[in-house]
Amino acid sequence: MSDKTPFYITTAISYPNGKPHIGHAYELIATDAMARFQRLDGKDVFFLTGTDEHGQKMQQTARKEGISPEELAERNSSEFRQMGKLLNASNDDFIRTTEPRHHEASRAIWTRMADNGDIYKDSYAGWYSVRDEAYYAEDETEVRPDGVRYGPQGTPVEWVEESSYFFKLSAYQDRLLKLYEENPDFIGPAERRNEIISFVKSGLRDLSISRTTFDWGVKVPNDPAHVMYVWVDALTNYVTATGLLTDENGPRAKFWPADAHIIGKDIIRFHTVYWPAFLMSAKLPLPKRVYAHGFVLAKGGEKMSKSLGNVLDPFELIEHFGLDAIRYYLMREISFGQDGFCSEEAIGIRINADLANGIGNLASRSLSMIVKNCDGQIPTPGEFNEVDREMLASADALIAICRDEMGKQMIHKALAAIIAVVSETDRYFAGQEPWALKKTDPERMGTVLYVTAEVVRQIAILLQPFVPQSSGKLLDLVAASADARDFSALGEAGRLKPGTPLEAPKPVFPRYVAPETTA
Ligand code: ME8
Repeated sequence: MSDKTPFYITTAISYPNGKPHIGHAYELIATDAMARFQRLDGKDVFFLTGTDEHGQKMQQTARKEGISPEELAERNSSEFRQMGKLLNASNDDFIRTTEPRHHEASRAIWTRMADNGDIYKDSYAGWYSVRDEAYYAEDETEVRPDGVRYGPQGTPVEWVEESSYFFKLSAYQDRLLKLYEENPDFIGPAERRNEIISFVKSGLRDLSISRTTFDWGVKVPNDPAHVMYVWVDALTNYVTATGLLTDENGPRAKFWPADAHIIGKDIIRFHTVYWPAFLMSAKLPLPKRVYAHGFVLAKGGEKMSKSLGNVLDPFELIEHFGLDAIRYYLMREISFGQDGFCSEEAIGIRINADLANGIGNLASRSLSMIVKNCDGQIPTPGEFNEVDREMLASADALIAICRDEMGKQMIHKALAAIIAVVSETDRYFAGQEPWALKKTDPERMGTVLYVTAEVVRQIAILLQPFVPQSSGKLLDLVAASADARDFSALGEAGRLKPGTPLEAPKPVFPRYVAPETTA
């Protein structure tokens, strides 16, 4: 058994009713950065992603395409898996809700809720959005000039009347409000928390949790005419993967409750109202935090849509810019929790400024000077002066800052702090003029180069969660051994060893030059 602290993090599971888009890539990259960060920080991490394959939306899309929902799920789920590989996502498992383990766990959670007296049979009559897979109260919908009735997320709703099981959500209103009050970190960011608190305060109605007008879902225990409402089974995926409901003593049971569910802002209600209520009813511990990121929007702030022709395809973007450039851009440019834009121009500007001209240039200038002027070895530094000590102290202080920011999902702030130290090092390097010291004071030159290379080493270690491949190459350049790349090698503990041979640095972050546009 590992004596490391367990850390369980998940993305939402995506509907495989189409191919993955940049929003899916964004969520996976961000969650991957958080998972990698915790692994490097010594935690025993379980990182889960997957596909949400049941429900009416899947069934309808399949029908339109003239295939079965199984086929649709199979085809697109494999696209999601492939995207994960392409993104270098380090997930430990990929769950599909059509798997037997998940059907079993969904029935188990249903049974626990029923045993607790929270499920009753009745009939549902009301509005439903297939696109959102959500029920809406009439006052949440509006008829627009086109004569169509829309729900609060701008998707069309249809009238549904059918026999249905209900979950006694109304009985959980006070317990949920108490949960939010006693655990201010349960929902982030703050604006989402406020939104949910006022939603719950406005009153909760019991929730229809089964459907009878189609059959693509998990069958309700002892009543096979009903399939579970897709969100009941979808949310359960997070527990399924730990095995807790089916094998209490299994190797992954220790990971529940999850440390963080990372999701988009459109599905916060499911995760912070329904999900904790289901878990309370099933007498299971609650996740520690649900954090909702914003939407990635195309240039000009439009929502991406196929009809507008502005869909940013993650596969194409990576082909064009390279993986780490895209990972970096999305994590650095968009405040995690807010909406943000993605355009080719903005990506080019950002990656050139921070990566090619920033850390890439700093590493190549300082390390090539070492190779040329210090016998190809890390120089032995002389005594550090005040400026050197300040420079090293700034690098050494980064881990505490990053730990704090990453603990709050402030990914962009962690990156900004790292890049601020790159800029500081640039100023240090320019101010110390090691090239001039070559003739006047070679020992001092060695000290300046040592300090700079040591900061580069630490920056490279800290950049690993965000740009794993490129930072690995940077660590190769400073000859960091494989066992000295996690966060325990930061600061004094892992200082560069004088005399370590270095090879001439190869460029790690190429400058992006926009292709000539052909008229
Ligand atoms: O909601 N920018 O699946 P999904 C950023 N199956 N994030 C975006 C986005 C965008 N443009 N578009 C979507 C579902 N997302 C359910 C989840 S979890 C138990 C079930 C995010 O494929 C979205 O907010 O519609 C969600 O977190 C994820 O992508 C999957 O969306």
